[in-house]
Amino acid sequence: MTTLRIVLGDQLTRSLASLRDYQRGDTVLMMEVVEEATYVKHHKQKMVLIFSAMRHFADELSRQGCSVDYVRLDDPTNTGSFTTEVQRAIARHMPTRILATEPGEWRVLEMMKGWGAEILSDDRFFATPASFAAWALGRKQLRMEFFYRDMRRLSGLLMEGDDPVGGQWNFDHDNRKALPKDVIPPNRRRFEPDAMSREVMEMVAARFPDHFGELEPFGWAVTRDDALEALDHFISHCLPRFGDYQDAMKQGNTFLYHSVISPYLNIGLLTPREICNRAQEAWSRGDAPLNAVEGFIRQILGWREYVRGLYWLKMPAYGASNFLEAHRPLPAFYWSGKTDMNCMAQAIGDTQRHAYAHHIQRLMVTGNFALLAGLEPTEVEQWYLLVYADAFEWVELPNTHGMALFADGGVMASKPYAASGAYIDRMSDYCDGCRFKPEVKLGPKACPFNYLYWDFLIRNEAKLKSNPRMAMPYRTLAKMEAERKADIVRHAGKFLAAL
Ligand code: FAD
Ligand code: DLZ
Ligand code: SF4
Repeated sequence: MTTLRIVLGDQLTRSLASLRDYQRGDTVLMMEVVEEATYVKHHKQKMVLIFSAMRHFADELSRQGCSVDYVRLDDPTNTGSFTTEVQRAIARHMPTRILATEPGEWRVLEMMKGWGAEILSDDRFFATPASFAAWALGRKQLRMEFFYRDMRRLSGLLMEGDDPVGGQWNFDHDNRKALPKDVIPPNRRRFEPDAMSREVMEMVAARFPDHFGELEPFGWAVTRDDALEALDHFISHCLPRFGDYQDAMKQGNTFLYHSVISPYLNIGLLTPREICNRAQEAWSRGDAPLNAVEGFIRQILGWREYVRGLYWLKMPAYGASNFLEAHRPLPAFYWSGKTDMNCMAQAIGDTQRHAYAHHIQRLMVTGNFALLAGLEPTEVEQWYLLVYADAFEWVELPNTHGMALFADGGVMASKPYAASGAYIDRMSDYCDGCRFKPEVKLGPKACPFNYLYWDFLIRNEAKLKSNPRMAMPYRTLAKMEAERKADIVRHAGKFLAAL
């Protein structure tokens, strides 16, 4: 009996369900296919990361004695899609059994159902789609905080018996500091591309020159050993201050105290359990404070698992809603980074250079602008899916559609994350270098986020006013004079028409 064991580009984990009980005579199938490379025009660094990590992973498996059938993108017989490559592999190997692990995207699951494979549960996560559905059943509202508390209890992370360590589930109130001028974050841990990565870089440069972003400098880890080193670097040098400066933004410093491990987690080089354990151990040793460690573990054990559960619960219908009826096309500066709004230019520039921006840049700068300006959700979602090295639909879609754009009408977030220029000014130094001024509300010097914020509330009043968490801004709006409101709408209309 020979088994064909399929491993996709985001399943590079030795203990993967479809790999772990490999036996002599089995074949591991890995495929570089143009359909996956082009279903959106992925950032060039994302493509190098995935192809190079796939090739390194295949080499590692071969060294461990596994027989790997690796189809390269430049193989002249490559037919370009997962389904046709699986069919060719079946003809080559005549397996008696095909094993696959459930993929990260609904689109790929639909394909996979036609492969004749046994589809195994992806148990690299803390929760399964079924356990999330059971948690969600009968709840009027799905809120991350309650899901997270259950995950703490189930995982035992940061627990003292039935209680959270430190007597609190959440230390977020300690975690909203701007970065003081004299606090200098450590450099990101970079990895020089080896010969294999260089070869992939040449292929990507030649075959996908019109894809988004800059190819060099490429500094991502492409092996588990290097990803572990990046994790070590974070735990030792960044975790202690992660909580304090989690929401801060600084011009010229893309990474601050963030872990920059999401691409490694999402393609399987690291697993969520080992990362959370490492963070908990740092707290136990007294090397990192609880507000930092709890804040970090919540991102992985809470948010990451919650968005995955929500994705599988709501797909395929999830992306189809457009609660705020937003239809404005994505402005060209999302691609070029050329805009006078310095916060947008910085967040998009970081994204072009590194295939990375941290959460607050994604949510409160580019996401906030898309929300306020009423940009078409499908266009914004496609942008987020292709520009970041960590972007896979299961995690990108709920974050963009639900959290940033409120296009699901409040399934994911209890209120829209809408903010004026004051928020960006408080959390960053971007406004210092901007031709607009955050304290100016109207006129040529006014920060566009200011009038766009109030215009957003006016435009969506019928849909948002009854939301209890929006009561305060709507009370302020109610007190505003009609003439001022008309001025705001005029300013916003002129700005949006010129986009
Ligand atoms: P850190 O700040 O160091 O956090 C640690 C880890 O927590 C991350 O590596 C990540 O695995 C997890 N995490 C944190 N926040 C979230 C979240 N909201 N959802 C899921 N996991 C989270 N994350 C992706 O992995 N892929 C995406 O395609 C993606 N798209 C996003 C789109 C938008 C509009 C927004 C607002 C957020 C998106 N996120 C996405 C979540 C988050 O921004 C990134 O996970 C984070 O910025 C990655 O950087 P880091 O590893 O330095 O994270
Ligand atoms: C993102 C991506 C790219 C660019 N290329 C490949 C590929 O050639 N082969 C592969 O197995 N996976 C690739 N991926 C990741 C897949 O798109 C990913 O497996 C799906 O998004 C399912 O999560
Ligand atoms: Fe952004 Fe407004 Fe600040 Fe300029 S003034 S950086 S547009 S928030």
